[in-house]
Amino acid sequence: MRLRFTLLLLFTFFISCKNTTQEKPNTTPTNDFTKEKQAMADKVKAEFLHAWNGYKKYAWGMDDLKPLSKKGRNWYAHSLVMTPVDAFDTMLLMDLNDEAKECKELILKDLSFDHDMEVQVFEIVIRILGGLISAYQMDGDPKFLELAKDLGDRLLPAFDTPTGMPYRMVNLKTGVTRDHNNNPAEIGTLQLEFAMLSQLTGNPKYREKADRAIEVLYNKRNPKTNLVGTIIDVKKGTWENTDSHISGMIDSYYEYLIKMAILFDDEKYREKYDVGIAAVNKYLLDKTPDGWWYSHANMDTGERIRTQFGALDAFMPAMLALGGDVETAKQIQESCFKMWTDHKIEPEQYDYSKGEILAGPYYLRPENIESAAYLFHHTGDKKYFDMGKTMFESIVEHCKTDAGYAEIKDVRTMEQKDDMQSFFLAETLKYAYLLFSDQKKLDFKNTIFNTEAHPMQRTW
Ligand code: DMJ
Repeated sequence: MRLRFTLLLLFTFFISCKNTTQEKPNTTPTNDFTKEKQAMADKVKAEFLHAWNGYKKYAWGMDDLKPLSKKGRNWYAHSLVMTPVDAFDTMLLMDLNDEAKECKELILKDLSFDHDMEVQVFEIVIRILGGLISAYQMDGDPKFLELAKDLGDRLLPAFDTPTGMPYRMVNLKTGVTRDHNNNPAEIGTLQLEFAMLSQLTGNPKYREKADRAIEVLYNKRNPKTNLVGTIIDVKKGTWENTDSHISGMIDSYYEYLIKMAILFDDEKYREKYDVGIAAVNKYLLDKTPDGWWYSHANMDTGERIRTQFGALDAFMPAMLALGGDVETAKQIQESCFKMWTDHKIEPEQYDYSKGEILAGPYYLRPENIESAAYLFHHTGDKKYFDMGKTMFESIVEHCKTDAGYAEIKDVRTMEQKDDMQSFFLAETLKYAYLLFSDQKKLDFKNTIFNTEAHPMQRTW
């Protein structure tokens, strides 16, 4: 088995090299391109500083900035200092050392989990636990790991269900849990962070809970189609919504299968990813004259029920490239980019068969730029750099405010919305920077980004 996995990795690597070689005409770096890259990397850094300075001026110590009303917002009764925790490793990557210093001081002074408040397990894991683990690995201060361990311990009660799949909500002080209707993304996007916590603390309990949860979920797939649905009852283990897709509520379940396989060299995760993605490609992939897309289908029959794609679905090319299928990734990225440029900025939901917007907001999401960055990395084709540049420039044009960056209420009107989620600094600007810059701080061969773009480094 291990030999088969190693051969597969070698084959994947060979295919990536082959693709890179085939695209040589576009890959030769020129002085002009070197200058263009530097200029773009500098621009991203300047825009990151603009957003951070807005947070600093108007929302210091709170979770997020409200960029139009120029205030701060907390998710819960007490701040979890979400924007600084999410932004810290981006600052380190960008060599923003003064900002990183003040950010670290704020986190270590203000961040506490000893609050009688209920939090959403998934969001707190990907943003805060992931952010603290990467902060510890990149900065080295053991206080980050102490905070991560404290948080991990407070989240563990969520896994106390009859099936081992976690509840959606847990109280950080009392351990009281709530909401047994969970989904594959929120059950299957904890494994990297909990496995890293076990790796770094030497205590296997975190990884054991997370491994079990995803194993149980995987075994609940339909045995005929191998697809999973949208909502599962974690007490009974029954599907409550059988809509199968690769969008929000399922997306990062597949992402963590392949990322766990690579980071921990784990063939069981690889097998699960291969089975899952084969089903996704069999039933959901829709090759139309207007491009390749992923649709929605019934998990039990495989029958297509909607030709719906969206901003979250744009993570697929990045994941497919990482998993070794660069050819499908390229086709889907063409569609993602079309979805973006047809509307100046991508809408949240889109019916690709009718060419109709189903939901118009743009939430400053990273996935489309993230996929351009992965494809540029895997193919060296400048076309992906140019896609990223177009997307980044349209964000600056439409979303910039004098206090930071704002979401868009509807890409048909481009009216701004008073929110700047922390993932704009953690992900959108980080992936743009990784796409344009020649950063040397991370060794990509031993780094896997969690779904919030926090680098998890294999140091063992
Ligand atoms: C982020 O919190 C993560 O990337 C998550 O997986 C999906 N949603 C947002 C970004 O769009």
